[in-house]
Amino acid sequence: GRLFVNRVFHMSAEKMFDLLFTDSNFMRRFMDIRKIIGASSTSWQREASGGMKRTLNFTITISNPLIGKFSTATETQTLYKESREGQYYMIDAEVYTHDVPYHDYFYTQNRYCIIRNSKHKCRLRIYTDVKYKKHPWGLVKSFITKNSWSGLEDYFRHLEAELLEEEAELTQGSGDA
Ligand code: YK8
Repeated sequence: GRLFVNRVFHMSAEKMFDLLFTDSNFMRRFMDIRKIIGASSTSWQREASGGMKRTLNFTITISNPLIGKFSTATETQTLYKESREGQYYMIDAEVYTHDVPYHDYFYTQNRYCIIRNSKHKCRLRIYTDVKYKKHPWGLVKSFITKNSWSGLEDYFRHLEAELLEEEAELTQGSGDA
């Protein structure tokens, strides 16, 4: 896998969780810019295992002539029971893209860790892996891997940049920067 984001932000861990994992204005705006459309989400639901789960459905815009223009996707997020509100959150997100070529061969697993540093600081780590459900032919595998990494890198770079913008707005307002 790869570590795409590993950075301390000037906001509480709780704020970071709210931005990324609730129906926040931030996430709605970010999806708009990324041309991720028609997003719907279930609420967080308690699991028998003690963790929480929610499922998102949306359509991503790809516009790559080799791959297509759009694909529907399903993202299942699990908030681990070891998470502690305001202190430490670990979320695994499995993302299935249903309409790209070879979609039945692979999915993406994104792991988000939000760790409290102090009252107004937290560290965000985002770790990503491309997982295979079937063994593709070598050339197909390298095609999937290459396209997935470049798409993921672009997405998480952009997410990090938008979080830095949000951070700037938050610290400007509070005066405790
Ligand atoms: C989520 C991983 C692969 C996929 C894409 C497909 C390549 C197909 C390879 C063929 C387009 C928001 C990605 C990047 C689309 C976007 C997905 C996002 C960023 C040629 C064989 C969508 C996180 C996420 C996870 C997986 C990403 C896809 O919150 O290359």
